[in-house]
Amino acid sequence: MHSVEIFIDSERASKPRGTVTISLTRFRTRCAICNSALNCSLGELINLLQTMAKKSKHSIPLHKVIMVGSGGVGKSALTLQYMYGDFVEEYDPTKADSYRKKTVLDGQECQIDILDTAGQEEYAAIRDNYYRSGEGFLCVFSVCEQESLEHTQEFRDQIARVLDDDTVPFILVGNKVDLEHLRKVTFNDAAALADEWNCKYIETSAKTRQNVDEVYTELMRQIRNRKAKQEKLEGKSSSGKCTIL
Ligand SMILES: Nc1nc2c(ncn2[C@@H]2O[C@H](COP(=O)(O)OP(=O)(O)OP(=O)(O)O)[C@@H](O)[C@H]2O)c(=O)[nH]1
Ligand SMILES: [Mg+2]
Repeated sequence: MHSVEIFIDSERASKPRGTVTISLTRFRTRCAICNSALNCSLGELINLLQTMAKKSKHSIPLHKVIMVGSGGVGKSALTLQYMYGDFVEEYDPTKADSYRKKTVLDGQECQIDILDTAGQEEYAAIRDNYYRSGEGFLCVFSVCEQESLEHTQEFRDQIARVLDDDTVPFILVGNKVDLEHLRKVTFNDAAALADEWNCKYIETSAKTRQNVDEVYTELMRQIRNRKAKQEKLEGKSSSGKCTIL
C-alpha cells in the first residue's frame, strides 16, 4: 500500500446567482513514501479518494472465522461462551448464525466475525457458500465421540476444495474435555491428525471455558499474520512502483 499526497491547482469562476464552480486545471499525485509521481486520470483519482475514505472508516482490522464440525460437538456453545461468557445446556441445532465483536489482539484493537455453521448433514449442501467468506476455520469435534473426529477429514477436504487452498488458517479443536470420564479420543490421536495437516490441536471445554479465548485468539493471530505476509508480497510484486488502487 502506498500513501498518496494530492496537489491540486484550481481556478475559480464565479457564476451568476452566487454559485461557484471549481475547475481543475492541473493535478498531480505523489507517493508520500517513495516520492514518485503517479499518473492517473481524474476518474481514477476520484476512485482512489473514495477507496481511501472507505478504508479509513473501517480501519480496524476484521478477521473472519468460521466454525465447522459435526452436529452436536459444541460449535455454538464455544461461540456463545466466547461472545457472551455463557454456557448453553440445551441443544438447538444451528442453521447458520453470525456474530461480531470488537476485541484486542496482542495489544491492537480488531474485530472478529464468527460464522457458526450447521453440523447436521441435512445442511451439508449449503456449506460451500459459507466457506468462501472464511479467512480462518475452527474445526471442532467432541473428544467423547470418535466419529466426530473422523468427520473432520470431510470438513478439511471441503474447505481445501472450495478455497482451492490447503494452507488457510485452521485449528483442530477437541471440545467437551470437562467430560473426561466419557472421553473416546486420546490427545495423541487427535494431535497426530493435526500434525498430518500441519495445524495446531487445542482441547477446549465450552462448559468450563477452558482454552475458549485461546482458540479464537490463536486463530486470529494466524489470520493476521497471513494477511500481513500477503500484503508484503503484493507490495513486492508491484516492484516498488506506485499503484493506483
Ligand atoms: N459438557 C459439555 N457439554 C457441551 C460442551 N459443548 C457443548 N456441549 C453441549 O453439547 C450440546 C451440543 O452443543 P452445540 O454447541 O449446540 O453443538 P453444535 O456443534 O453447535 O451443533 P450443530 O449446531 O447441530 O452443528 C449442547 O447440549 C451443549 O450444551 C462442552 O464443552 N462440555
Ligand atoms: Mg450449533
